[in-house]
Amino acid sequence: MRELPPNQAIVADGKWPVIGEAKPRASSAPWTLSVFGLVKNKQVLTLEDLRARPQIERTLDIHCVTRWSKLGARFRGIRLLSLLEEAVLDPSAGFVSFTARSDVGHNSSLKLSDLAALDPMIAFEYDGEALGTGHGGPMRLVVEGRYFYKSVKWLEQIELLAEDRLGTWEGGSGYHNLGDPWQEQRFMASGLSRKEMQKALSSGNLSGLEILSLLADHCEIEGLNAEGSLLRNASFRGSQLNGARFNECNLCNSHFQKAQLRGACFIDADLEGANFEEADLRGADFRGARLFGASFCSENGGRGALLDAHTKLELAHLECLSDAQRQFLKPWI
Ligand SMILES: Nc1nc2c(c(=O)[nH]1)N[C@H]1C(S)=C(S)[C@@H](COP(=O)(O)O)O[C@H]1N2
Ligand SMILES: [Mo]
Repeated sequence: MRELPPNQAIVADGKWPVIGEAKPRASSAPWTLSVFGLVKNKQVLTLEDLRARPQIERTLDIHCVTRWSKLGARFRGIRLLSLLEEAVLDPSAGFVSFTARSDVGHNSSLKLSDLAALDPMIAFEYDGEALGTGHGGPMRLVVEGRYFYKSVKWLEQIELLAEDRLGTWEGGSGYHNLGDPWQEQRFMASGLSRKEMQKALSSGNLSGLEILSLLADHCEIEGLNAEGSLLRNASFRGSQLNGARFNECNLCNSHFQKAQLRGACFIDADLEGANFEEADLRGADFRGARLFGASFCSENGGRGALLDAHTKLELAHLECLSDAQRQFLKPWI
């Protein structure tokens, strides 16, 4: 048995969800990869050129920050380090930033001093076939030993920098800039003080607000409205939230262990990696919610949430949950 980093669960057999952007920027230009910035030899490499280089194959484990893992993914491609050697780095380079050919120019970065240990690859194939477009084909970065958000899909630019440039997820969503799954480096610290959080909570209206890592354990919040809010990594452990409205709320990696959520609404909410162990979910509504990596019981099947015939879950929800979660939820769907 391979070891799993803390608080990760294995997705159902053969499943591999498409997370984040689903497709590259529309363009008829040929695929190229540029290496530039603090290098002696700037490069613009074509896909053919890259594919003609010595290929390596690696079987590795994917760990998404939203708590699902996929073990034994077989990738084929080239070593990033070999490209950087060719480019000859300037001694002032300290960071490498990766940008996608995507509508938002999605990007992420790594520290150069971490590269030798991480030895990232640029993958063209998965499981013996061309990498699918949704998963970053024709070429994506694959960084083993970091949460998967560091593995930029549709890689187009590699820029060497003296100072770090915070990536799209890291800067925009508070994902940790190191992202080592073994250290559980999921999120940066919240920018809000406890007092400011308390103030927002006591109004009972969080609708439309963006608060990273909200601390709301053991609170009693009557008629909470958090519709359309961004509340990644919120903590509502043991709180009274009966009838709360979380429709279209982003609650990635939120903690609802032992919370009272009778009749709460999570319609179209993003609940990737959310934890509902031992929560009271009688009459709660999960229609249209995203539940990759979410948990309703502990992975050994114990410490389960309380559901009833009025809890609204959908068959599609079972698809990308771990086996233990599926077994637990099945009777209620
Ligand atoms: N261009 C691009 N790359 C990206 C993302 C994205 O939104 N755009 N999402 C990241 C995140 S958070 C994850 S978990 C993985 C998801 O890869 P997958 O869709 O192949 O599972 O891609 C990473 N790379
Ligand atoms: Mo992710």
